[in-house]
Amino acid sequence: KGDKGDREINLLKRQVSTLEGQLRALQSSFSKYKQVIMFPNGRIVGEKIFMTSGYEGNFDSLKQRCSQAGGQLASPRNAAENAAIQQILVLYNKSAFLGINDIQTEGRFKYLNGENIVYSNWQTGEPNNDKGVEDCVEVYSSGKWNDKSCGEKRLIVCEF
Ligand code: GMH
Ligand code: CA
Repeated sequence: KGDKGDREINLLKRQVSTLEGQLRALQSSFSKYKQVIMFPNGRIVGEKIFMTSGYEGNFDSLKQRCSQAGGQLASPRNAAENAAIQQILVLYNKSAFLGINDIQTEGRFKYLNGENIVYSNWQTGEPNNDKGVEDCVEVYSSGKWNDKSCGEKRLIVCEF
């Protein structure tokens, strides 16, 4: 009893206990910082964060700004992600451009990485490629989607 091995184990136990306390404090602090930074323009869905800065611009401008910030234009892959984007749009009462388009092949909507979309929430009657010039996708504050000319100006919503 009280030999070298026991003393080392007791030391390690105290160190683990100290670290557990520090981890709990860090988790609590991080949780609060998340709340603050998400208010009111951000939404967390699983691992994804959606955020607007309030900026409005055409598709290329929004795409560039999200990329510059280290993210990309919001690209909802399921109803929960679409609902999170919608919540942001309701705050602003505006529509946003998504990171989705059919620029390459008319009628085949893809994400910015070229992958075919796995989820959509088109308004009834859309996409209609009105006047033959609608290759981008806006999402209304209703959450429904409409294909729209990429040159129009819409609210920025990025995902990180
Ligand atoms: C046409 C009509 C409208 C529709 C718009 C929209 C434009 O004007 O079909 O009902 O809302 O196109 O698709 O993007
Ligand atoms: Ca349309």
